[in-house]
Formats: sequence, C-alpha cells, structure tokens
Amino acid sequence: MEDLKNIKILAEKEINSARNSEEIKQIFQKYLGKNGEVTRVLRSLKNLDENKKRSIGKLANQIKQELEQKIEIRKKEIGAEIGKNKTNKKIDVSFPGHKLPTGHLHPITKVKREVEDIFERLGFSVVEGPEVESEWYNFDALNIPANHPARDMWDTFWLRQNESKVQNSKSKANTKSQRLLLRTHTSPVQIRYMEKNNPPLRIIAPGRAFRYEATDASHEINFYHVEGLMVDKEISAANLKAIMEKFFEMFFKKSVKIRIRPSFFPFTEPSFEIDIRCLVCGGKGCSVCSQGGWLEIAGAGMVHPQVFKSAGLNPKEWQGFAFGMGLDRLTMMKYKIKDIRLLFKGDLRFLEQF
Ligand code: FA5
Repeated sequence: MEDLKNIKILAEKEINSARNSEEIKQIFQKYLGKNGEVTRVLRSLKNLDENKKRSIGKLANQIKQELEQKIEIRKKEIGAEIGKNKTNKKIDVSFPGHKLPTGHLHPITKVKREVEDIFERLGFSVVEGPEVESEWYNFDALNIPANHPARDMWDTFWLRQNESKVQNSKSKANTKSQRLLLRTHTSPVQIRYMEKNNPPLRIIAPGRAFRYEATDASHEINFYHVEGLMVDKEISAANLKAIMEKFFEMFFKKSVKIRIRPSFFPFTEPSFEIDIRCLVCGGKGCSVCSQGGWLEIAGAGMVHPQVFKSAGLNPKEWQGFAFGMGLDRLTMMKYKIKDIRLLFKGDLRFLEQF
C-alpha cells in the first residue's frame, strides 16, 4: 500500500513538471504502460490473498484512474501553452523586428553626384563612355600617336586580343586602332560626344580611369576622373578659369585658392595644371600635397585643333576648353582624407564615417 502511495506522489510530481507531449508520453509509459509501475501492481494482484487483492486492487485502480485524468489535464495544459505561444508570435505586432543592416553611398559616389549637380546647374550635360576603350579614342584621336613620349604618362593595362586580327596605330596610316585597353582618363568621351553632337556644347564625363603606376597617398591604379568640355564660337581660357573658380566655390562652399600653372597635354594648346590650396593641412604641407601646400586637382587647356579634326569638326570654326579632374582627390580635400588608398580598401571602420 505504502509503495503504491509513493508511486502516486512521484508520478504526480513528474506529470506537473512535464513540459511537452513527449515527456507526458514517457510518464504514461513509466507508470501506466504495458510494463508501467501501476500496471505491474495490478498484474501481481492474482498472487495475493482475497483481502489484500481487494484493498490493494481498489487503491491501484483508483491511482490508475487519477493518474490517467491528471495526464489528460496536463496534456491539454501543454497544448494550450504551445498554442498560446504560437498566437503571441502572430499577433504581437509591437515585438521589435530584426534590424536589416543598411548601407550608404560611398564617399566617391556622393562627391560624383554633387559634382554632376553643380555642373548641371552651370549648364553642362552629364555623359558617359566605356571603361574598356580603344587605342584610337584613348590616344590617337587625342593627338597622342604611337611612340609619342606622352604615352609614358598614361601607361595602362592592355587587353589580350588576337593581335593578327586587330588593327593597331602602327599598322597603317589613317586606320583607327581597335586595340583595347583600360582607359587612362575620361578624355576619350570628348571625341565620342563631338562625333555625334554638333557644338555649341557643354558636357562633363565622370567615370573610372586606370593607370599602371606606383601607388602612394595621392595616386591609385584605379581612380575616378571627371572630364569637362565646352565648345562654342568664342571660348577662351578666361571662361575656363571662371568655370573652375565657380565650381570650387560651390563644391567646397567657401572660396578656395586655386593656382593655374603652364603644362603640357597633347590634346590641348595651351595647357595648364590646376592646383588648389591643400585643405587637409591648410597649405602647411602634408603627405597628401607632398609637403608643397598645393594639390594638383586637374589638367586643362584649350582644345587642340587636331582633336577637333579627329572628331570631324572644323578647328577654324570652333574653340573650346577642356579639363580633367581627379574625383578621388576632390573627395580627399572635402573630407580631409589623408590617403587615397583608404577609399578603395572597403574597410567599414573607415567607410562608416561618411
Ligand atoms: C589627364 O588625365 C588629362 N586627361 C586631363 C586633361 C583633360 C587635360 C582635358 C587637359 C584637357 P592628368 O594625368 O594630370 O591629366 O590627370 C588629371 C587629374 O587626375 C590629376 O590632376 C589628378 O587629380 C588625377 N589623377 C591623375 N593620376 C591619378 C592617380 N594615379 N590617382 C588618383 N588621381 C589621379
């Protein structure tokens, strides 16, 4: 009798602390299953005398019924708890959701869009050209024939092609070389645009440029250029200076000192280099401006007559200026970034600051 009572106490304890239907099933087996503890007591009744059979049998059957009822009740409770959890998940609209990581624009993209916006306000259209360019558009049409020493300034990556089938600029006079390379500037867009559009015109051509050169704080092998071109009947270097000054003022939102130096580009005559007072060090000298206090930001000049001819325009009829600016360097000046290479590393600790 005592054993039966202990079995009952233990079984009830276990039923109450069962957390799922699997545990309930195991408890049922343990006490009321084929070899369960209560079942074994009931099966052993036949070996007992009449008196004990009656009293123990009565108690064992009573315990069996009570445990069955308790198991049923607990089963329902567990079902209700699971249901309740499920319902909660469905209707708790205030439960905080998973935050999706969101990115933002790269500083160069931001600067590119800002530059486009400013030039559009100054009456320029934004046009694009291919990053993989032909030798003709990148060099020859810009008055840089094969073997011209100026090609050394724009050493680049050439694409492997079947050489025997591709015309190159050394092969025949008057043929447009189709050899492919990664463009070294966006200046070829000048030619592409003038071939299809008659002046007067004002365009900028932003995009990626590539060069085979050693990297340092202000040089990368892969960087961004924005080419500018303005062609009309009477355009002079004064227009170039005015546009550049206005642009820097609008871009930096303050007046910025610029310096125009004589230079050489085969596609402009005369040619200039445009520097701005280094905004990283305020002109004192730092690694970005090579300690000089000025940073070269653009090459520029008056469009060379040969370039007009390459594009099918009469140089006696039209005049124009062109410039090619480094977008990365503008970004560095704007955000006071000390090394151009940071812009291409993809390091989130750096990028998340913008
Ligand atoms: C040119 O590429 C000429 N096409 C620019 C031009 C256009 C001149 C039209 C006249 C008329 P240059 O190689 O100097 O020029 O490059 C122009 C600008 O690009 C530089 O002033 C500088 O801001 C940027 N730049 C040049 N090389 C790199 C480099 N390796 N990494 C980052 N920026 C560069």
